[in-house]
Amino acid sequence: MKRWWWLPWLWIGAAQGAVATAPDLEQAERNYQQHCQQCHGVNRIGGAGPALLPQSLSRIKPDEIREVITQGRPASQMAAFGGVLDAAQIEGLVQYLQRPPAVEPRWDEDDIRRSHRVLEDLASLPTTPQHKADPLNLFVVVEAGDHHVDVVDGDRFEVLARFASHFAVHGGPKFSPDGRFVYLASRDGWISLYDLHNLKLIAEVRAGLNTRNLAVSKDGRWVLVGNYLPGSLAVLDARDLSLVKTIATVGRDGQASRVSAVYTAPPRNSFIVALKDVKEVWELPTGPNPDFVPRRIDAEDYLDDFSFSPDYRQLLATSRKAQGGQVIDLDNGRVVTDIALPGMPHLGSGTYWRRDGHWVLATPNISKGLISVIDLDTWKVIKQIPTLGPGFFLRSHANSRYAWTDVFFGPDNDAIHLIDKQTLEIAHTLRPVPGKTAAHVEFTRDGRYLLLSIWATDGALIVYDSNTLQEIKRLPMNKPSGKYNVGNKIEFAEGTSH
Ligand code: DHE
Repeated sequence: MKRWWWLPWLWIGAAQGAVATAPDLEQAERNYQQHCQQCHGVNRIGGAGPALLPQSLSRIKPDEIREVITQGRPASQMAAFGGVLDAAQIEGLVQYLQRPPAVEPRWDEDDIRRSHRVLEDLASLPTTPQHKADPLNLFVVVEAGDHHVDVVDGDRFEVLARFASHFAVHGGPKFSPDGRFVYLASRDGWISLYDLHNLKLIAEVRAGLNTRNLAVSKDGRWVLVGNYLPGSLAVLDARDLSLVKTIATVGRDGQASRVSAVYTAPPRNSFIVALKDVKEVWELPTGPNPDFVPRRIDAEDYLDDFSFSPDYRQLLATSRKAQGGQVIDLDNGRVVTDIALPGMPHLGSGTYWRRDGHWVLATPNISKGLISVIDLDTWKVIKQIPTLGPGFFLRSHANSRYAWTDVFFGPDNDAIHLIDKQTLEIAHTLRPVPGKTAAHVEFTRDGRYLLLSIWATDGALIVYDSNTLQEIKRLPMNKPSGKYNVGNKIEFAEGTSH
């Protein structure tokens, strides 16, 4: 039986826009079943290997998919198929994997429970750090290039441990309130619990097929996971990642929604849930004996990207389709004001600090080369700082004079701007490794040093003195992406992300 996505007239063409023969996708499906299914699962939902669904592959270029099938993936179980399949068969697989499967993938509570693995008996492990480093000055570093995670001593800048993560860890790992445990979410739905005292993986569960991120409750008892596929929330017991319940994310009008992101709001003792396809924001109280029934707050638009005021009373949100953002009062659920913001502000990476007695929030922009600075008392944009190109991340520390931001996109992606937090001008532009993307910094707990990524397969973590701006050390790493300081994260320190 022919399916709609196999019709040749729907196939647009191959590289360089050339008119090409449509690949035989029925043959590609048979090749998938013969060569790929054993690891990547029936219906492509993943198994020992990651899910191969359009949602999970959307961020990977077709050329890379072709290369991985042909040459395999180093330091993984992915074998090379260049000697098994010919070029047309590989092209067929590349096209097939980017199309939705014929049967809508499902992942229900039974699937989640069946995926749950407890790897260590926590009760038998020591409760004090089994290493010499300061447990509150450790860094957790994600190496996106080969899907590994490093634990780095934040005083000696040495790697204490390195372990394999699931496919594409995304969003900031989150910590238990005492900093002993770290929770990681991968884009293909796996959640991992790692013990930083014993440097051991404790438990894993697959909470969805395509996951956005996770949050840990203020009391450290619950982990909330937000999913695109299926559109749902999963509440996990933070002690071992066992499933407590799932919540289908359906709006008041019955419309099912993907989850944009989940956050913990410590002063409110709640989780905040941003929904992508309905005009609602949810709050889930996490106090004693929570029932996880959402309080629905109506928004005036579909919201994509979020930040909070320092006291978590207001939510600042943008819609990628509209110009600008809106401020929502989380107590009364009302929209306080709209803020005109050009381009695509990346509020999720917004950072705030005190300037002349006022809180200001600065946000990078994914589509325009500028940083917008907003006064959090008046909600007015007080400065647009032009940069060398659109950027992703912004970070600072209470003891740092500068906020550090990248130029992630375009020819100047090797540049890092240091913005003076008082004058709101670019004070320095560094090019740590000319020609290689430099991005995402995190400070040590005392703010004296910071770690910066050279975002390349032959990349590195560079340690800078945050005052003298001198390079202190360089640790080679494979596409290090985010890095997170335990102390800064558990204290929700000024200058770090939510
Ligand atoms: Fe992220 C955090 C959304 C693309 C790396 N990213 C976040 C968060 C959200 C988000 C909502 C905050 C969650 C949290 O920390 O718990 N990211 C999005 C997108 O919507 C977007 C634009 C498209 C997408 O497909 O998801 C996107 N993000 C990317 C990337 O392309 C990056 C650069 C590489 C990657 O790993 O996918 C990327 N995002 C990150 C990182 C963080 C992050 C490293 C954590 C930042 C921090 O310092 O806390």
